[in-house]
Amino acid sequence: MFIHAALNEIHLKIVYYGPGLSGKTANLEYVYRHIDPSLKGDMISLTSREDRTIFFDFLQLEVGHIDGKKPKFNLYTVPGQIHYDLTRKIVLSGVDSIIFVADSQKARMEDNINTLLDLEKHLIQDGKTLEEFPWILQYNKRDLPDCETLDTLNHRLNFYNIPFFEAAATQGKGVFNTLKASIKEVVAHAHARLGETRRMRA
Ligand SMILES: Nc1nc2c(ncn2[C@@H]2O[C@H](COP(=O)(O)OP(=O)(O)OP(=O)(O)O)[C@@H](O)[C@H]2O)c(=O)[nH]1
Ligand SMILES: [Mg+2]
Repeated sequence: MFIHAALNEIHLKIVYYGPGLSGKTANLEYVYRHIDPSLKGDMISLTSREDRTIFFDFLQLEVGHIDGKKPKFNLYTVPGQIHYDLTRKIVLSGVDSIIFVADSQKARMEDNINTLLDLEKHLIQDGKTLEEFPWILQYNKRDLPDCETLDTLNHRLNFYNIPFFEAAATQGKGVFNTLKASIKEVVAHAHARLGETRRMRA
């Protein structure tokens, strides 16, 4: 969270995290194409020739008010491919909330688990834990055959019983439900932290 007092803005960072090809960029592209133009900035994507994310995707949304300030939600995706470990660490810095985009296909379960461990490693290095940090789960690619059941996905990935959403991001299914839940969560945390700051000053 970053407060720009002169502009009366509050910046909140939401990061889409998950294994390569799970659909993080597809989520952001759908949001960019379908949200009211007055609420969004340009989408910036740094991709390889094969359309894989090599640094991040970025999209800024302006929705509602927090404490009389204009909130700017800065949405980022990380590159999921294993060798972009340092890039994921950089993109994660200053994150307020995470959307973990898991690939529902049975063959991708190990990749989901390994990426969740990778996320936990980065959080721990930054003095945070998966247990306490605000994050939600999206089970993407539900339109494909050979998906794990929700029970299995929850059993393997949702050990803290956090909110989870089914999605088919290329068709837009579940994309806005997931984003709204993350925004709600990040706003609740921002309110709590602004309240704490006021109490410390009093
Ligand atoms: N059938 C189906 N395909 C999807 C879905 N979401 C994404 N895809 C496809 O999966 C491929 C990878 O999607 P991306 O959004 O680029 O994946 P990513 O998670 O950003 O991948 P990295 O940038 O490499 O980490 C693309 O061909 C998408 O069209 C989905 O819900 N269903
Ligand atoms: Mg991507």
